[in-house]
Amino acid sequence: MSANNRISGIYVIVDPEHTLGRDIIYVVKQVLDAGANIIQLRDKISTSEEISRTADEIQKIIKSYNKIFILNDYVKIAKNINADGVHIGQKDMSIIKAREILSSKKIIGSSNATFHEAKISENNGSDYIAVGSMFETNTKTDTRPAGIETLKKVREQTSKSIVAIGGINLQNCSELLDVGADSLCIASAITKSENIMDTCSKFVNKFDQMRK
Ligand code: TZP
Ligand code: MG
Repeated sequence: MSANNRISGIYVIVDPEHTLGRDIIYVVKQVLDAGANIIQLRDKISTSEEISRTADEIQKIIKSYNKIFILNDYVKIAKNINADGVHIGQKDMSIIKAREILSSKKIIGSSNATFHEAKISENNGSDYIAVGSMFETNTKTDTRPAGIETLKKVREQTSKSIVAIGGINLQNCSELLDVGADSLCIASAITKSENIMDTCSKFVNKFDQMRK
């Protein structure tokens, strides 16, 4: 992963099932205009052809903002459309296999619910360690609780970027930054809010204030 791709700041998951019917590209532009640093496309309902088209469109937009685009699950599509990286879960393709497909310049991030999982992900070459679910979430059905203690323990052990994920909102996000999360990964609190740009701006401001 190149240095200017370091994972930090507000990381938004855009998922067609969680936009209140609003177009994915509209949501992407709103959060980029609000100052989000990373966008992940997470799509569990479209065909791989549709995902490929949407991902390609997002990657082109992201490039013009000089931000980072991560595709969830689909490592080969990520390679084909030259995405900045991929996000893989514990039950997806292994980090090692994903790295065989993607060049060392591309970002591979992983989901982790325990300290043990985070350690293995780091050893396998994950560029960032997502820890969650931090709080209750309705966005993903099969999450396991990780909690603040896990986040703290992972922070003590790794110099990799840590992404806190799951159930994050404007009220609970500060404590995650307090214990050393580098990035806050948020879906519904932003993409299901009435005014996406305004809500995302509030997260960006909060992050910037706490990191000054
Ligand atoms: N992985 C762990 S929790 C989660 C994912 C994809 C959902 C995050 O969405 P929200 O709406 O911010 O809880
Ligand atoms: Mg996955």
